[in-house]
This record gives sequence, C-alpha cells and structure tokens, in this order.
Amino acid sequence: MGGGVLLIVLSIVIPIWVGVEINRRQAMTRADLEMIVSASERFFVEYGYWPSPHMGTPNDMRYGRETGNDLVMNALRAVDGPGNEGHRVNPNRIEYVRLPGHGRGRSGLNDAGEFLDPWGSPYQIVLDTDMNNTCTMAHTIYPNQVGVGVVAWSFGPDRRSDTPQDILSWDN
Ligand SMILES: [Ca+2]
Repeated sequence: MGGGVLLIVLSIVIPIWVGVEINRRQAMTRADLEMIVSASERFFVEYGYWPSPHMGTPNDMRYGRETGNDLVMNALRAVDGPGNEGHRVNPNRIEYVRLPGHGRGRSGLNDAGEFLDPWGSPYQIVLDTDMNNTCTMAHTIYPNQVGVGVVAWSFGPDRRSDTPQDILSWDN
C-alpha cells in the first residue's frame, strides 16, 4: 500500500475509531450514573437516609468537588474508610456497588477510593442531606432538582463541569 493511500485510509478510520470510543465511554458513564442513583436509592430504602456522613447538613452536600465522592462510595461499597469509619453509615455492611480500579478509558476507583469517570474526573454527586425532597445544586449552572434525593453527573470528555459535554443523571 502506498503511503498516500495509507494516509487516506487512516484519515477515515481514525475519526471513526474516535467516535466509537467516545460513544463507548459515554455509555459507560450513563451506566455508572444510573448505578450511583439506584444504589443510593436502595440504600435509602434500607436506612431512611442517604449514604453520607453529613445527614442534617443544610443546603445539601456535593461530593466530587471540595469533598471527595469517596465518602459516598465507601458507604455504598460497605468499606470501613473515610465517611464510613467503623461502618457507621452502612452498619449492616450491605454492598450496594462493587467497582474495579480506574484504568485508561475505563471508569473505576482511584487509590483514594474516589469514583472516576472514563476520562479521569470524579463523578459529581449531590445528596439531599437536609431531607427537604430537593437536591440543592451549588457552584453549578444546573437548577435545583425537586422531588429527588440524589443526582450525579460527569464532566464528560472535556473534563470541565457546566459545559454541553456534561453527562447528567437527570433530564435537564
Ligand atoms: Ca435538600
């Protein structure tokens, strides 16, 4: 195959591959967001509170920004660690999620136990810690989410929040 032909073939194949890879990561992300929400809701059914050491905190807690999402994930994973020391938040030690380690192009846990999306950014999670049946959204363009106790989102391929590439657990 001549070099020119090879370049033409690559110029066609590489964009297709990039598109397939983005779709694959977005699908993985949507599944992760659904898992975070459904696991948190099952946790709530069991305990009557959200998987957080901050229940009672006004204005609701956001995880993945100033406070790591490992505090939520440790409770959901039944891990004795930050946020769930001595299994105090999940005393029945129910394992709501089981997650692999983070890898290139693959979501999972980093060494600190934070749940990262396929692009390496921590998932953002807001829990209704003041129990007023609304997730108050702080430091974001997104409006408060009424009638839900947990929302989550990913920064998406650009690794920045509040951009059109964000992937949301709710219908915006
Ligand atoms: Ca609230």
